[in-house]
Amino acid sequence: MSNLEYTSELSQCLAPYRFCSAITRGELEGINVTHADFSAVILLQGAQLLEFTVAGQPWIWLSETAEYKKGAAVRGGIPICWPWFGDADKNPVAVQSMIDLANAPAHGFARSQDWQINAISEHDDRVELTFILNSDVSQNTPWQGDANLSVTFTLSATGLTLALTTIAGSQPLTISQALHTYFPTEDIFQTRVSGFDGLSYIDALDGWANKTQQGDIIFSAETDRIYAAPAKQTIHTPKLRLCLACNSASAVVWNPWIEKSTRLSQFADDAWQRMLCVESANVMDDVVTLKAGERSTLTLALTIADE
Ligand code: TA6
Repeated sequence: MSNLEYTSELSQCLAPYRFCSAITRGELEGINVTHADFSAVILLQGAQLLEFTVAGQPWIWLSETAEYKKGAAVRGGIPICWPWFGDADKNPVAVQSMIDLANAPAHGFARSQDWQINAISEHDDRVELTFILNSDVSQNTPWQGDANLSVTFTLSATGLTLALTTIAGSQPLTISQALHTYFPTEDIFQTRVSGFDGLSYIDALDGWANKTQQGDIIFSAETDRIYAAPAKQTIHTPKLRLCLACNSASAVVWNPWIEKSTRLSQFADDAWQRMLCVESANVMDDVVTLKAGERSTLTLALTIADE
């Protein structure tokens, strides 16, 4: 993979590449990947993948009312929630102990910081892009930890993989994290997620009660659950059946439904009918603890499901 000589001029950076070009959306810069068989858009802010299509079929949902502003995650795509997931004060103490809780934004700060494109490797059938977030960014955040973060996307006509690697600095650390993936559906009422039958989950909408999943996950009300996750999950929508493979043991399933949709930023009142989130995570009992210098990688792989 060739290391890029990062320059502030993204288009200059990308000039040597066949499939990658610089784009601007509102206040944000990003990389447009255009291959005959697949396409993607990835912002420098948050290294946030916004779009991924195969043969013109979107595999990822992006809000119709998305806003592209500095310092605020765009609604949709795959926001990277790091070095904590959700509300900081809902995390295990080991995660909380590194955070100034009074000033902690939901889902950490990685998704709202500027990352750098570090390497691009193009092949006839796939494109790999690596972005990095240097540890000095955490100096201006409510996090006392010290780590380097990188994410590598591998895009092809067979699917998308994402590998998020945390390398601890001079101090040990405990983090929670999630790849907050938004999926499209033509009809939430004809949508289900399989693979979780019999597994336990925490219901964030029912006093964080522990429950057990019966059968496939279907949607008939606001849904916000933290699951003990299987390695392989399948998302069934009217037009698409995707296999989501992940190397962690927890996942979050979310749909805001009717009432919360009216209170969400960058979200049409009826958008709950056209999306769902299945988030590959390390949360609650599945948080990541690293010794100084140790590394850990959270991976997800999206492919067409074969059943
Ligand atoms: O992943 C589910 C969740 O934690 C929900 O509770 C909701 O807050 C969602 O994330 C979106 O959060 P955001 O900060 O991106 O609006």
